[in-house]
Amino acid sequence: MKLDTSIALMEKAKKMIPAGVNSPVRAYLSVGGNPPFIKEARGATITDVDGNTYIDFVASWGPMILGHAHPKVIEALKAAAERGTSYGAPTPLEVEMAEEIVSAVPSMDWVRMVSSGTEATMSALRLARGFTGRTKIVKFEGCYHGHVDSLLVKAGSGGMTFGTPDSAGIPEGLARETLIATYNDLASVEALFSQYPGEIAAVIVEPVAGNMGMIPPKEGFLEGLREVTRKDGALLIFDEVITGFRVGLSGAQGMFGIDPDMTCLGKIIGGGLPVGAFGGKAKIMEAIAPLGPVYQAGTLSGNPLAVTAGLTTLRVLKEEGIYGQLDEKGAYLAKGVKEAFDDAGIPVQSHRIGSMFCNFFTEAPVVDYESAKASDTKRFAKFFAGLLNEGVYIAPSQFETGFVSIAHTKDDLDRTIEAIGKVAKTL
Ligand code: HOZ
Repeated sequence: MKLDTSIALMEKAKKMIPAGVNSPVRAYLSVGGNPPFIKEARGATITDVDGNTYIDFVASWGPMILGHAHPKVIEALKAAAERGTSYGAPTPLEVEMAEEIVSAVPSMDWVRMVSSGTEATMSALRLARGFTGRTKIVKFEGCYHGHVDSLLVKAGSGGMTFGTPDSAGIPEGLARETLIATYNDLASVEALFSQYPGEIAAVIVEPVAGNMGMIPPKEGFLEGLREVTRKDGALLIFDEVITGFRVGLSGAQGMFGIDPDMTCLGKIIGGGLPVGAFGGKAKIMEAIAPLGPVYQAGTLSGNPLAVTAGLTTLRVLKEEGIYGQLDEKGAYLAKGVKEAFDDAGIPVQSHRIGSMFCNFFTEAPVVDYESAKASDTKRFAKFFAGLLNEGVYIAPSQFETGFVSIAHTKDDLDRTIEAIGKVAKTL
């Protein structure tokens, strides 16, 4: 595969942009090689500047659930752009978006739009602290909630990929307020509540962990979090930036039947444009400015283009049978991939929930950060490079999630399974 133009662009980019990229995992440092620079994307495929086309399972890290450049989204965006790109004032579109969100996610009485998932979790934490008058928060090792200071402690995603789960530049005093529990281990959470009764403002969790690879919650884990937080008067925040509108219209909380106090959204609700949102019970959201004392604001919050792309995406997702199709495609791929690994004699832990999937290169079950870290990342790097060469684009890290979109055809999935079978035999 020829990557000459991408290589030249990387050389140039590195002189001006740290590691040549605007988000760390994109630099391919943990898998080696030069990232293809993408010039366009359509449906289930992306094409780089050297003309290589790949079947895409990164989906811009989650948002592109309809596939790239979905005709309805593009048409709506073109029309919206004609009406101006930002007003910094309330718009009817924001009201429609709020209606879509609160009607789909029953735990969210109220919602506020922001411009990224990071902003959503950052604002939700501030609100949780302001509302409860407490300062400590509990997060899980290997969960990633954007690059918020308090949350970049034992973080997944790029932190885990590069072995730097605790970022430099975070004041010790702040990091001390972040308590770490083990994902899927309720006892570790109960121990923190016993140690700090009445001091914890919130527990924040990815209900399906998606930034240490993809790890489903064990039965009873999320229910247990609900119970323990309620008992202590702490808030339960679901970070559904990845799972929101991905595993179903009401997200992971709908799938597992949990009623969190607050929810953070992003990715899909922006339809590929920069968006986030946080919301929850009205009595909590009333504490946000200008109604209450917790300040939060944004010039581009509720941006008409981003809301248009998101709204159009949500309306397509509401069409009959979409999530059933996504689930079928996810199941078809997961089955074929597992068989391909088995045929090649490569032990993997294959995880799937709906259209989210992940294959860990390890023989032992993966349920948390430590077990995920036991994966053979060298083997993953070889696998990744082999797949790219076969025209299949997955995230350049063992510790991310794969996404199937509605645009993936049976032929795309078969070609992917065949490519994986071929590459697996070389590992
Ligand atoms: N942290 C993102 C995935 N969990 C990566 C974002 C990106 O590189 O675009």
